[in-house]
Amino acid sequence: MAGTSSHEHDAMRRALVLAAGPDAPLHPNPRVGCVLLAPDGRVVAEGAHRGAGTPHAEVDALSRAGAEARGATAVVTLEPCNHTGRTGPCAEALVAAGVRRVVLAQRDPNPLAAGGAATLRAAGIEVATGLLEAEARELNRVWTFAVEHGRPFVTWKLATTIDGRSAAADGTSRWVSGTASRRDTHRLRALADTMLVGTGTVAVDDPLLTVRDAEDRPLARQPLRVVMGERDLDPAARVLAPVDGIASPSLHLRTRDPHEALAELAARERRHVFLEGGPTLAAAFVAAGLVDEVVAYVAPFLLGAGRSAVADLGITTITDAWRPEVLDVAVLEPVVAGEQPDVRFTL
Ligand code: AOF
Ligand code: ZN
Repeated sequence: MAGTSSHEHDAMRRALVLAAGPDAPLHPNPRVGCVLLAPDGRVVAEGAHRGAGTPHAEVDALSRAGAEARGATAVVTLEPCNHTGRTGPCAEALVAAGVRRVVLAQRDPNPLAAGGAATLRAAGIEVATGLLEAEARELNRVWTFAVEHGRPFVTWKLATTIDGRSAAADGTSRWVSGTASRRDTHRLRALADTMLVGTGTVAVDDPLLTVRDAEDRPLARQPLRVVMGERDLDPAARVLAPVDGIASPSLHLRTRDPHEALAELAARERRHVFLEGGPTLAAAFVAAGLVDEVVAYVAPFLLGAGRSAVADLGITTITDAWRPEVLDVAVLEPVVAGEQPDVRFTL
């Protein structure tokens, strides 16, 4: 990028690594990293954001730099915020610390927080934007989507036989997919902040909807478990119970309208919904154009009858099929001897 030095480029790479550190937030805040450089290009201090209510990356770096921040260049993965939210405005903190120049990757899409670049320029600070912007957006792919669209990103997960059945004719659905797929599902659940199913699924499957054995990341907080639909819930439903003695919040949204449900969840700062069925709810989301990603596990056996993973979408001819772009296809090798592999499509 024109107008930035190789020191700044290296610092931005480092800031992206800091942003994705082990205690980086998943939700509701973005992952942000910051590196402060002395005029000669030496690193003065590093900082990272560690979740809502904790210092933003710039403030974290400034507090480590002390007086050395004066005259420094702040290299930061997201435009410094301009608002007093759970913490104070970073743009003003940078001005007060005497920073001379700010290099940022991604403009802040959050209307409440945006405007930091203008505040910095008005205070006489040089601002360069867009350095490694694609990488920064990718780092906060789901957060950026949710903030830009004013609603959570929706991942629909389904597990079917090769003839598209998610349960047998008698309703049995344990287990369509193998242990590798189930482990993979828990890994993906752990990345979301909200689980979503319909009242029908609770009545039929009585799912727990918690994250178990997610190896990659210790779960500080279970996702919010949401049941959607007008039907009453059985008070004994497992989705309502605490998990391992830990209160795990759940919520019943008495609507069948996906737009309404997502608006409710957006108001609660939910960024990533993991939709796990059933077929009626999945069809409603697909038909409303509100599925942003599909994770489909296909198990190598047939039933020939039974519940379909998705209800009627009103498609009657092949040219009208919904064909999301295939992003990835993986064979999930069995973790248990004797099991067969599943195939995972990410669309
Ligand atoms: C930054 N640096 O490290 C982060 C920023 O109300 P708060 O304090 O939780 O602020 C959240 C918003 O601030 C978030 O949505 C985003 O727009 C911005 N986050 N900004 O300059 C940071 N985490
Ligand atoms: Zn900030």
